[in-house]
Amino acid sequence: SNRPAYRPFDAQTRSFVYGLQPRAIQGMLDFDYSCGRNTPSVAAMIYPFGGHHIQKFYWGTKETLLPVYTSLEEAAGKHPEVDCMVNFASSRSVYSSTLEVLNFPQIKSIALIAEGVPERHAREILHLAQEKGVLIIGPATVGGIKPGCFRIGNSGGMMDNIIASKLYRPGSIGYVSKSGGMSNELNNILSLVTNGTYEGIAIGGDRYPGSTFIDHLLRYEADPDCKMLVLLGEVGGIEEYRVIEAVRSGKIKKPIVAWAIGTCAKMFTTEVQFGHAGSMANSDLETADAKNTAMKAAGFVVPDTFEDLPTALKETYDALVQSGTIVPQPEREPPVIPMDYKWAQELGMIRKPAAFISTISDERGQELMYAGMPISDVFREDIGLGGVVSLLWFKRRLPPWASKFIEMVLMLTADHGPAVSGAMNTIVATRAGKDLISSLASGLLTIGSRFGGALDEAASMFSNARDVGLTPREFVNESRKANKLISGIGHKIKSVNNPDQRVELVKSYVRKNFPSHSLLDYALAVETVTTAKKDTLILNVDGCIAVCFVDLLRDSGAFTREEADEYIKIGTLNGLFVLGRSIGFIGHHLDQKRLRAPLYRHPADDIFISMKDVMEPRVIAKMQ
Ligand code: Q5B
Repeated sequence: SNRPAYRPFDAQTRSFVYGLQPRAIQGMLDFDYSCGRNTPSVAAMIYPFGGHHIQKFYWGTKETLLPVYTSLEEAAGKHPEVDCMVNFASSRSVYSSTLEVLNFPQIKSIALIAEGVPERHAREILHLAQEKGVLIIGPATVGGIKPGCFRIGNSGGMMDNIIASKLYRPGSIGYVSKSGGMSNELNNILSLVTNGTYEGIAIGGDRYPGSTFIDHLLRYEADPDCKMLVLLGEVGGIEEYRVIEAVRSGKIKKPIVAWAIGTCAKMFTTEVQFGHAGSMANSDLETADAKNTAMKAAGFVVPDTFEDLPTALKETYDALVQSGTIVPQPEREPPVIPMDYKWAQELGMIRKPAAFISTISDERGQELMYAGMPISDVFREDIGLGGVVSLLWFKRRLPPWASKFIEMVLMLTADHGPAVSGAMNTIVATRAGKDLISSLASGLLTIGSRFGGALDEAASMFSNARDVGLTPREFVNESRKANKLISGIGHKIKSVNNPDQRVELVKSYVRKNFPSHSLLDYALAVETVTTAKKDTLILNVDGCIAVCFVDLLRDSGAFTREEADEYIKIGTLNGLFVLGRSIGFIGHHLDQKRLRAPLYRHPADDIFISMKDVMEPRVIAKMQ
């Protein structure tokens, strides 16, 4: 790049981010967008695991894609314009990854975010970087920010903070501090009492930072666009004295406002280790008070207390405006940064119509709820499978006799041998090598008006006939006239002489436990008519369950008449057979698997094949 050494970051700076840090990258891109940059400051991510891929980010209101490379070599080759690396590697891997970065001469600055980097590693990195002329910021820092140009990682805080501190456009003051948190405070103060930050670097709180106060202040001194310097030092270390030396020797001529934090240390009887690894005075020289006194003596503007810092900054700044050194630029409208949907929602600032409505269960709270009932109560009250079905299908508790009935239905529809359509299909699918879900689905897909799925239609046919006042005989005759089979009547093998024990069990339970069973009685009267014609035309298991369920819906007291009719209309009752028979289909699938049953092919002699009605090719040829 053709940037001068004193200006490592400008509005064209492009960087790599080492590590998967989508939130930090989105923060960098939002900052770029607010500055009016044309291109995102992040060119790519580098992450050695999980393969080469792309990730999606917002660029303003639109979306943009950033590549993730598994190696720096590939990234560097693809993006020769990149000269900065923001390294989010952990304290364990920051050393090796940074040494690798230093092998790529295109990278001129590296920010190390990790905390807890061993001091030996930090010093080795620093040594090598100095040899190669690479600027290191960190470790243990958010990095820094160049308003209007470039933001390292999370520096500057959230976007509302960035906008409030006017970091989307450059000011005239360059500062250096140790802490990222105090940088935010400085950005804020500077935006209130001056024309704002020109560049701010947080060098990090470790004892051996990759670059120190003096490195950055000398850059600011050399940079003609930076008019005033701020040093926010702190107790511990002697780096402030190097700045004092530079001021004394005339290397730094620009006005410099300074404060060393930690003056309260003297209130403690022993030496205090503050939040940073390096913030402890090892000698009198290292105390904040000694530093403040020395800086003042060297000609720095040093306030009496931290609270007076804004005034000191304002006075120094005003003097520079007065002398014409700083010419404040007209403010531009603060950019509108689209707020993240989730964040806006959390703040209660937006509303959006939900695409789905759901009213039966909720897993978002501390405990899973079935229709308002916590799952622990489901067990405490031992509501059983029938109770769970009542909650999830009907959104209410049913009387015990009713939930027991549901359980009874599930138990007696669970299976009816391997020969029925659904079990056959399951078995054939299993033997074709299909998995449990496919085999089960294959069986379930046979459930319909003839096999197992006659409940809903049986419920509506019988109840309609009874409701309009047809006698059982009239109902049978009307159905025949309309050429309509009565759903719930007839069975392939069960008959008057070979009664279906399941139907007998249902009838006896219902007679004993239901408050009323008028539709069952009506259906049995219909059965008397149909079986008089043919003894297989019995009230079958589908029909019997269906009419009893209508009795339950209408007379249990748990449903209004409208609700009872609606449940039949929306196809609830077939669900009972589907749920029950799934148990059997799964059983058949497992059975075939256990038996290692081979692929099934139906014997050809069991299929009558005829192509008599197919048009002969000769005839077709003549037609053409
Ligand atoms: N006829 C079930 O047919 C079956 C008549 C009828 C008036 C009727 C048939 C039917 C309605 C659907 C229904 C559920 C196909 C059945 C189930 C679960 C299962 C299964 C298992 C399990 C049986 C002979 C003569 C003809 C027909 C007349 C027949 N049904 N008239 N209303 N409903 N029923 N399905 O035996 O004069 O001779 O021409 O569709 O309720 O699926 O175990 O197998 O647990 O898995 O082949 O129990 O009834 O009798 O068709 O030869 O008819 O009776 O018009 O009269 P079939 P077809 P005609 S339970």
